[in-house]
Amino acid sequence: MSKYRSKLIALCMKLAGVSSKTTGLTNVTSGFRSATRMIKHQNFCEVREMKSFSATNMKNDSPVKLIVDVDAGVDDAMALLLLLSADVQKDIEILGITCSHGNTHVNNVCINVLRLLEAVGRSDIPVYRGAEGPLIVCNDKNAEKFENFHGLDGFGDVEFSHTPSMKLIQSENAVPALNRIVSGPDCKGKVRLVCLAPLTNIALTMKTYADFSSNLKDIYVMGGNSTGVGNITSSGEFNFYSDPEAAHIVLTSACCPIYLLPWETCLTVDISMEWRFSILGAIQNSHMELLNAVEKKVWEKSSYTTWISCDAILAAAVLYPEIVIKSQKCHATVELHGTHTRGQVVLDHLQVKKPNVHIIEKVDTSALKKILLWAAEHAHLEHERSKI
Ligand SMILES: [Ca+2]
Repeated sequence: MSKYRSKLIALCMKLAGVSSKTTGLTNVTSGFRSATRMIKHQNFCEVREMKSFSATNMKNDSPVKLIVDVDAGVDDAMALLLLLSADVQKDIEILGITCSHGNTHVNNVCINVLRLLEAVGRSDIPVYRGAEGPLIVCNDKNAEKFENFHGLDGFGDVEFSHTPSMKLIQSENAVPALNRIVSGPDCKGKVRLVCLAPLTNIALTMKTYADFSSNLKDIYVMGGNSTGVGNITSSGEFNFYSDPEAAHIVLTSACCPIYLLPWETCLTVDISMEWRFSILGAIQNSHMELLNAVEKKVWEKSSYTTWISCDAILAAAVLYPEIVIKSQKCHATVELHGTHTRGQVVLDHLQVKKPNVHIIEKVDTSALKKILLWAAEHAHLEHERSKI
């Protein structure tokens, strides 16, 4: 038993005053074990224990298997940090990371992922290169405009002392790799897919391998919107706008549950820049050094006054469904032809069609901060243990 696990003092969600009953995601929370996890941070002078990530198979107590699709991207990096922390604790098992175009070219995404894995000492996790571009290319400069938000290289164009070799990327492409892993005898029905990028890799896999989505446990997606608010056009959110056809395929064709974190929900998460850089950023280790450097470069040139890390919010919801305090089931599709609304999620407000997504509508900010602090400190523990 790790020294970082000890007797249960209090469940984090009790501290936050929420319970899974309020989330509507009971099918996610059922079957979760009650292990413990410590949150400790010098700036808070507090030690609290959290209900552990609970997506665990009650029968054999084995961790839930995850594949993460990314376009890293600074918020992808923070999300990966959360997931890697849970992997270290054996609460989840990351089977692979697939890379997509999005915030930057897919080759930069691969390098950024390798850089983060190196910082946390987890270069053993296989990384796969995926799609270079969307299913259909439109001559539109909007995507290019937002691409540059994370810098040309997706990591703030920070100058690093060295660049990880692309030889570390698996020779197998992300699309066949996704299907191979998910259809493996020990993985069928057990793999959770966490999507933090345009959905090109996922749509291509679904169209190439008919059984792919039915072999998944479920899909968590950061992308789209729920009330038509966009961040790249008036009504288009970046991930969905970057490949609307792919988003349409995934939402309308997947044969497993989908949990969707839309842009508007991310806007309700109130975390100040000061907290990000003075509290979270005060934690000193190799991975926070990396994330502090790239995030400072990205945010200092933006006009945002709150820290919005969409992918990290989704990762926290994957690990701790209890932080979702409001959600709804409904039918969602994606507008493909609108003059002004291409890429917008269209909800069936008439409730005529069968629900196909769980929309995450509200997340507990206080609990999210605790999870971020915990992850920032603990992502590297396995690495340290391995050196003993
Ligand atoms: Ca992303």
